[in-house]
Amino acid sequence: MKLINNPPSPYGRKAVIALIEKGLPFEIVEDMPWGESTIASQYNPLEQVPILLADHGEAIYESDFILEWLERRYPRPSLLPPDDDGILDMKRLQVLAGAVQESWFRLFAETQRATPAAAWMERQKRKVARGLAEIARLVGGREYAVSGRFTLADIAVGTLLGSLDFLREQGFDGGVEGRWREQHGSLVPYAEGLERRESFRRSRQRAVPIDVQAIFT
Ligand SMILES: N[C@@H](CCC(=O)N[C@@H](CS)C(=O)NCC(=O)O)C(=O)O
Repeated sequence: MKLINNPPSPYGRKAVIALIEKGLPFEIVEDMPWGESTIASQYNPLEQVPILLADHGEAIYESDFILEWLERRYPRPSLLPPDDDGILDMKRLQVLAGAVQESWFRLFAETQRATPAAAWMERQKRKVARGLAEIARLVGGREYAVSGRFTLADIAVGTLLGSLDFLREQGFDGGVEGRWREQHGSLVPYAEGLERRESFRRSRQRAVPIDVQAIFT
C-alpha cells in the first residue's frame, strides 16, 4: 500500500499510526496538496491528503474513513473498543478531536488574512477551548481513552494534542485556548504515554517549507 501524505499533516499522521499498529507494509509518497505538482487531485476530488492507495489501486481518502477502511479490511489487531458502549465513546472523541483540529486550522487561516474577522476567530477559539475541556473531562488521567486499551480514540486525541504542540513549536500558539498542557494537566501523562508508542514515535509531524500566505490569502 502507499500513503500519499504531507509531512506536517496531523490527518496523515492518523493513517500512519494505524498502518504501523496493524503491522501493514506501506510506503509514503510525499505530496504538497497546495503545490502545482500535487498528485492528490488525481486520486481525491477534494484535493486533500492523506490518500491511501490500496494494492489493487483503490484510492481511499478522508482520514477517519481511511482508519475505518483499514479496520474493515485488516481487522487484526483490532483498534476498536470491544463493545457498543466503547464504540460510541470512541466516536464521540473522534468527533470532538476532529472538530477542535478543524477549528484550530480555521483560526490559523484567519490570522493570515489582512483583516481577520474578530467574531469568527472568537467563535473558533471557543470551540477549541470547550472541545479541549470536554476531551480532558472524558480522558484526563487515563492511560487509554476508552475501554482500557489502545483504540482509534487514542489516535484521534493523541494526534490532536501532538498537532497543537507541533504548531506551537512552529510558532503558532493561537492564544490561551490552545495551551492544553497548561490548561489540562491531566492530559499530559496521557499524551506523553501515547507519544512513547512506536507508532507515535515513527509518525511525528515534520515541518516542510510552505508558503502560508499563498495558501490562506
Ligand atoms: N478532513 C480531512 C482533512 C484533510 C486535510 O485538510 N488535509 C490537508 C493537509 S493537512 C490538505 O490536504 N489540504 C488541502 C486542501 O484542503 O485543499 C481528513 O481528515 O483527511
